[in-house]
Amino acid sequence: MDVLNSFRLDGKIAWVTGGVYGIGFAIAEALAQAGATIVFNCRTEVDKERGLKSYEEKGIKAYGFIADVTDEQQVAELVKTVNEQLGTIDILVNNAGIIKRIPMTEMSVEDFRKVVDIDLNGPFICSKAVIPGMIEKGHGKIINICSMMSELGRETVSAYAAAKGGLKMLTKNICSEFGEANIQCNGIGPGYIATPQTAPLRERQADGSRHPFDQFIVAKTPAGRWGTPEDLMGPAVFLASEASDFVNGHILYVDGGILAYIGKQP
Ligand code: NAP
Ligand code: GCO
Repeated sequence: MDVLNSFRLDGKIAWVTGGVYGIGFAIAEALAQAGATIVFNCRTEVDKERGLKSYEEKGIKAYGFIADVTDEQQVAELVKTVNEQLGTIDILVNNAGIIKRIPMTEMSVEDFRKVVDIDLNGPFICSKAVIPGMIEKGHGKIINICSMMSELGRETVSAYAAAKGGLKMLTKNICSEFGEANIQCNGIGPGYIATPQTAPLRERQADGSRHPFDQFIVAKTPAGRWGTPEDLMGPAVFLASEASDFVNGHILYVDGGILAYIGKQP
């Protein structure tokens, strides 16, 4: 076996949901570097143009679609159009997601439902849409972007933790139901990554000091730093490629060691 070649994605079509910026964009860039054709979706024309420009600046010819991952019709239309114009989707990265940081007793049911709808129902809808094509083609890769909150809770993120915990189990269930069809479904569990989603946790205080949560996370991380979207590029190529064909139902935590560490003594 040519082990290095097994990481190549030439001829593969990879759909990264919400891949306009942040973690999704970095993962899509990595898959493109490995040879994949990139498809991404977003919710507005402005974001689509922003995404196409960002990919072009990286020398990547990407294909953008307007589709909300919670909208079955829009997702079905995206998959149909990709099938017709490019071919069957080989790799799905369920990246699109939101978080709402609200104490549970103050969180509305609507807010709870919205987080679960995007972070858990969305991956179900998108996976359900691509699996038939993967079965017909004889292979497929689904990568669900989980979280530390797939394993741990913390104040104010009840909806997000419930959704990401569910996404961990959806990952294991897709593995169980479709492993026989040569579909591998794994998760990536990023630690605390510096993206727009976590920007509020890193904002400088009025006195110029670091945000208390920023200090907390750095003390909790053996690597002693926040992760970057680039830290996820290699793991994503691995789980998207033939190099991981016998890895299934696994959540690969890319967290700088947070889950292994009790934390530095204050
Ligand atoms: P981000 O910067 O907020 O980007 C999220 C992306 O998802 C945005 O492009 C967003 O588009 C898109 N999106 C949201 N709802 C959508 C929907 N209904 N349909 C289509 N696209 C939608 O977040 P990130 O930090 O890159 O995180 C990406 C993923 O990693 C998320 O699932 C997040 O939960 C997970 N994660 C993040 C961290 C971290 O520390 N950053 C750690 C672990 C896991 P809009 O611009 O329209 O909102
Ligand atoms: C939070 C953060 C985390 C990260 C990530 C950690 O408020 O605790 O946003 O949830 O986004 O999910 O893995």
